[in-house]
Amino acid sequence: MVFELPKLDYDYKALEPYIDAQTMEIHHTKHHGAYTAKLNDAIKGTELEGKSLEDIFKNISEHPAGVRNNGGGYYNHNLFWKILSPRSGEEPTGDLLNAINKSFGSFENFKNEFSTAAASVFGSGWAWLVKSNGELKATSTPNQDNPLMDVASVKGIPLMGLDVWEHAYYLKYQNRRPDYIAAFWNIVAWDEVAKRYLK
Ligand code: MN3
Repeated sequence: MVFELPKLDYDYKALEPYIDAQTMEIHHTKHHGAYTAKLNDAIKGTELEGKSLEDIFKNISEHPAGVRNNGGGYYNHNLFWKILSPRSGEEPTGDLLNAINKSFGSFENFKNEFSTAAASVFGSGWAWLVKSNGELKATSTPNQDNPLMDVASVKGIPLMGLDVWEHAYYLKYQNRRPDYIAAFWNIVAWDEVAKRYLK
C-alpha cells in the first residue's frame, strides 16, 4: 500500500480572499507532496508497511522521527483540506453545535479557545478540536504531531485542525498569524466537522 497525495475538492483559488491560490498550490503540491513521498520512503520495507496511520500513531513514540513527522504531515493535511470549504460564512448546527455549547459554553467561547490555542503555538504546529471521552476540547500540538499520537498532551479524535506553520499563511499574512486565524473561521466546512463528530 502506498499513500497518495489526495486531490482537493475545490480549486486553489476557491478559498480566496482568506487563503490565496499561490499558498494553496505550494502547500498542497510541494509541502503535502513532500510529506507523502517521505512517508512512503520511511515505511517502505519496514514492519509498518500496510498498517493504517491511526494504528501507527498509537505507538508513534516507538517509531523513527521520519515516520512521526511525515506520517503526521500526511494525515494532518488530508484532514485540513477536507475541513476547509469555499462556502464561506457558515456556522455549526445540530448535534455538533450542541456538543460545542456543552463543552465550551457557546460557539463564541469555542472560537476564542481554539484561536488562542492556534495563536499560542510556539513555532510550527497545529490547533485542534478533538473529541475526547465524549467531550470536545481545543488543543494544539507542535510540528506535525496530532492528537492521535501517544505523545500528544491531549489525546482524542481530531474533528478539525488548523495548520499554523508559516508556510500555511506567510505569503499573504507574513507575521500576522492572528489575521490568518481570524480568516480561517470564514472557510470551515462545518458539515465535514459534524460528520467526523457523529462517526
Ligand atoms: Mn502545512
